[in-house]
Amino acid sequence: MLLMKDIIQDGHPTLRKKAKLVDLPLSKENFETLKLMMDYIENSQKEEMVTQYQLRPSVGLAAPQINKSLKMFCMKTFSEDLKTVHQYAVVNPKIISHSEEMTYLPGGEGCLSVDENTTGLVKRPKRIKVRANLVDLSTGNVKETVLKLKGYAAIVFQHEYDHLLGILFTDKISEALPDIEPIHFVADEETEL
Ligand code: UDB
Ligand code: ZN
Repeated sequence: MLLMKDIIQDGHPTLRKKAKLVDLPLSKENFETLKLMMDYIENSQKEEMVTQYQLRPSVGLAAPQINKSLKMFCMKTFSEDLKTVHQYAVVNPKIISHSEEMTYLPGGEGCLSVDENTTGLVKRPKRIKVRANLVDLSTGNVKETVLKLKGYAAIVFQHEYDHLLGILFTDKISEALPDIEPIHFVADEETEL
């Protein structure tokens, strides 16, 4: 399994490289890597595993972060209303269009590859349209798909996509975003968290 020690940190040259296209059909090795990445995310969302292995609770992980300069990543998150799971193993993605309207995470972004005390506000398109090969990690089937994502799922996708371009969120931090509506989690209202 992957642990925090397997995730490279800002300053490592691989994080600044443009990742290479992944060959299709998917090699056994790349398929195994995707499964390890998704396992890391799922483990990091289980309290016992977080305590036992000192994981940072995570919603996405891109191959360059484990020192593999390949255009692939995994993500697993909920929509803001908690109604939809967005779980994808993504290969060779391309953002084909995006909204003019921008948004941001009100608590700021962080990154598994950046010191955990570093966060910052990052402005991103609110909606994106993506073409990608999605991998079914239980069967190995790969399907070219057009995905439309909005809000939080779109932010996570764009953060991981940036890793494939050698971009870190710290490159995009804004001091203040007074004219932009942040992402709004339903749980915020109900629990005043
Ligand atoms: C994360 N986690 O995984 F809303 F249960 C961040 C870290 C850097 C803090 C670990 C995160 O946002 N967790 C989270 C958020 C919730 C609910 C919950 C857990 N990433 C992924 C990353 O670094 N990928 O490269 C950073 C996110 C910031 C914006 C999108 C991805
Ligand atoms: Zn990151």
